[in-house]
Amino acid sequence: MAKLMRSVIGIVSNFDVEKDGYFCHAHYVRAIAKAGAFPIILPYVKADEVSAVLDQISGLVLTGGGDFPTELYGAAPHSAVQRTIPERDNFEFALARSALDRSMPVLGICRGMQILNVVGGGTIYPHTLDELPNVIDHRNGTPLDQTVHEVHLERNTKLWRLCGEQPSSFRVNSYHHQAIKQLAPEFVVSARANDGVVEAIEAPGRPFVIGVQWHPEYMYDSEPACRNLIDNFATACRSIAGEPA
Ligand SMILES: [Mn+2]
Repeated sequence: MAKLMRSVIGIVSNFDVEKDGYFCHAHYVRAIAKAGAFPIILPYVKADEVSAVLDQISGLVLTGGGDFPTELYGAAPHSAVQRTIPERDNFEFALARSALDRSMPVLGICRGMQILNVVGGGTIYPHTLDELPNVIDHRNGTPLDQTVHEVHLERNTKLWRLCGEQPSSFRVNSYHHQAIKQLAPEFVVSARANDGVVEAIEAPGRPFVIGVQWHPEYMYDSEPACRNLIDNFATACRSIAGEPA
């Protein structure tokens, strides 16, 4: 009898400079495993080797982490832009571009959503509180297992459908000091916070390219919409890899 294959989903690692070690928050791994896929944690390779990495996976999670340099989206340097890791930036931007080129399912989380937008030709605010006077502090120190604000999904978007359509508003965690400024041409906004900050984007012309500014992996067990999103991401990875959905 044929073994039921689990799709392999790559999760971009973070890097601890002091310990000189790659690491990955376990919530990403647990959520992908609960969704029925096999998670593998991706270390960084040179930009010309990302194609070989993508050959090994059928879906990609661009994870949270520190900032990337403002020069990557044409903005002036900002003192609040911190913890940049050039090896990660070089790897992850090349990886994201290559994944989009081959129509691989991509779920961008927090920093990962911002990378999708910048790779697509959009920009971000280097420090949201400086430029948008009426926004709340989206990084007020609340741990990721607690919610900070509501998000409102745009009806009839992919995200709205993938989250299960009802309810179209729910509370999410928040740990970002940057936000989408100019949306990339091929993306649409699929969710916003009450203060107008873009909380999710998607590429309508692609099978599954979605970015969320919050961390759904921490809410897999507590918020059905987040569980639906991650489960449906795993399903998309299976079907595009040619396995039974
Ligand atoms: Mn937020």
